[in-house]
Amino acid sequence: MDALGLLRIRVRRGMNLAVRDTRSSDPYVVIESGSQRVKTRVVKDNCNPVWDEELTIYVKDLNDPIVLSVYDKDTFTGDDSMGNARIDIKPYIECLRMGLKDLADGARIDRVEPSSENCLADESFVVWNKGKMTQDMILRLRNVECGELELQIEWLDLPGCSRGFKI
Ligand SMILES: [Ca+2]
Repeated sequence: MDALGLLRIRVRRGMNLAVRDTRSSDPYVVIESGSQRVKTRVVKDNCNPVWDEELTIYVKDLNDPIVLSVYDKDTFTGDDSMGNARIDIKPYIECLRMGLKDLADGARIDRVEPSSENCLADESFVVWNKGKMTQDMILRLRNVECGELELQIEWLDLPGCSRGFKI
């Protein structure tokens, strides 16, 4: 395994997701990067679902796109798309590269503005908390009429490996 590390993605909740059944949807989230595919459970009949699930992917190349898609689970037909978004980890990785240590809890390391490079619906902060650096994001889903998704990313070093991208 020649991965650089792991990315933990806490998929917190969806907001105002698209209706794909009569009045609501049964949404779940799929995250794909390279050949990896991980997903959350289905929350039934709710366009404002709370998943609070942690999904983890290997990062082998910092340029590999990380794509998140939301689907409506259907029993008898194929699941319907409820939009997708890209997770841009570059600003977060830049912060990791600074090699910061021992900051105060809640210290803001960087602010990322919505742009054409990311799918942010609002400004997003890279924050230090209890010895860890995380970034909270609200993503606006594309290719769909409405819907936003709240998540948090956190880098995890692989046991026994130095952080390869620092060199
Ligand atoms: Ca359904």
